[in-house]
Amino acid sequence: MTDLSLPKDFFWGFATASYQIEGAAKEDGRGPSIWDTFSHIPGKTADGGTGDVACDAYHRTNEDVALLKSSGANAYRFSISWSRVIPLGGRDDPVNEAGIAFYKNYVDKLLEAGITPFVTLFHWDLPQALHDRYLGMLDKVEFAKDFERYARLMFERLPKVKHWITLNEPWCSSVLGYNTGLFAPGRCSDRTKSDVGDSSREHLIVAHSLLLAHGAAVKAYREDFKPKDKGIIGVTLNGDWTEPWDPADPLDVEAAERKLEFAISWFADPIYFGKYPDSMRKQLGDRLPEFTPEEVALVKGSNDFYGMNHYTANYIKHVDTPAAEDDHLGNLECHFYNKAGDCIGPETQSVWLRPHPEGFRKLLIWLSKRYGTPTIYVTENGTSLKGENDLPLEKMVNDDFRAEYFRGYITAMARARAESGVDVRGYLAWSLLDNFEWAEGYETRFGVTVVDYKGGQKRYPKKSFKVIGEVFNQLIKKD
Ligand code: GCO
Repeated sequence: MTDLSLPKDFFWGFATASYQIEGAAKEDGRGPSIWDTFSHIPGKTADGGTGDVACDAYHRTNEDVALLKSSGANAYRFSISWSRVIPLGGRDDPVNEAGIAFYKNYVDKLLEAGITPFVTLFHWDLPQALHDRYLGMLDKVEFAKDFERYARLMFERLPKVKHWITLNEPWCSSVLGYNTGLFAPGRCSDRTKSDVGDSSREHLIVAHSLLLAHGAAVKAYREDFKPKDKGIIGVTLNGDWTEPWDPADPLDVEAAERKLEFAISWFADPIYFGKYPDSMRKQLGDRLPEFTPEEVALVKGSNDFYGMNHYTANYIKHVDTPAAEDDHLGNLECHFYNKAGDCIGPETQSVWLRPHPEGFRKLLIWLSKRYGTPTIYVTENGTSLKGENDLPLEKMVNDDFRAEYFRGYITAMARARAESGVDVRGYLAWSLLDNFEWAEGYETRFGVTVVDYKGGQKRYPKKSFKVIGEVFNQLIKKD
């Protein structure tokens, strides 16, 4: 049997994001983000939930760091709320020292507890003022400049952080924010009118801006901070694994590959190869922006590591009809069932998520092959659980389903490493806490810890909290 053990310096722990846990939306000078605005529009979130209070993490640093420490984790990923540190967001706008102090203290407390911080700069909560000023991510020049300034501020003020993540899942910011409109700022491509010409291009423009902003922040870090701080920086991309609907049909096989390209390579190809994938260019033509030579120079090679968010897998079927609204998928349909009626995995509370650990192993290998064995940190992986929110607390903590999910996925990762030489060096489970699950509000829980929102925000670790620790304790070499 293959030795699945992980090296002593392997990072493992949990991940969260500012708007999903912090609350204190109007405290200590924090400015509004596009998610504050969006979540307050009736009907945009399942239960009318907002991040106003969330898990009240802003007031619970000590408690949450103690919780992390008790898990045995040696790493924790969190994100900074841009509008908490620069309430209006822009490069000439004032800095909010109270916001900086909050994150500085967080980093110190983590380090004191022996936990390495992985810090995300942008987990979707764009300062509202930048959207109002120039449509935020739709203006590639202004956005990249403001993002760079914000990034520089954080590099300068948090020098103890050695693992920086520029963006979380730019696919979601682009497609869900500007194409389907399910996420903030809730713009959809109605193809009739737009402030930027053809509105059906908005998500493509936003993706381009995000890539440039990422490149600008990485350049700034490498030139002015990395030499003394000795940290690393990369982007976090999401991507599900794909299986062809009919493995004997070459069109479905090609479609499955195309789906990976439309989701992952849309961002990773520019970063590793300096261009968009051919499949996207072929389908989208000149709707897809072109990189200028200066932009290529900025973006190509701009990853010290690959941050991988991964949750599920889908069967993919080729369809012929070009559907404009579905351009972000590349003319294909996704299913959890194949044509024989087999399910890719059991149901969860999230319509888009069915566990399939084997897909994780295959995707790790796919990424490793395509991008030249990059160092990979798994920056998110986790699951919701069907009906969990309706359970009484004493049942909620017995999340065997989630515990098994983690066992399966972590083992799949260890196999990809041991058998296929994938250079994966860390794993951060989503999520430390039940939290604000974006458009799904609080009805969907992803935590390894129950947050009793109505019971004084008390935290109750679930079984999965313990199991993840046990799995890593078994896998990580002692000496
Ligand atoms: C993500 C999201 C998380 C979600 C998680 C579960 O990066 O996908 O960052 O915020 O809560 O994916 O849907």
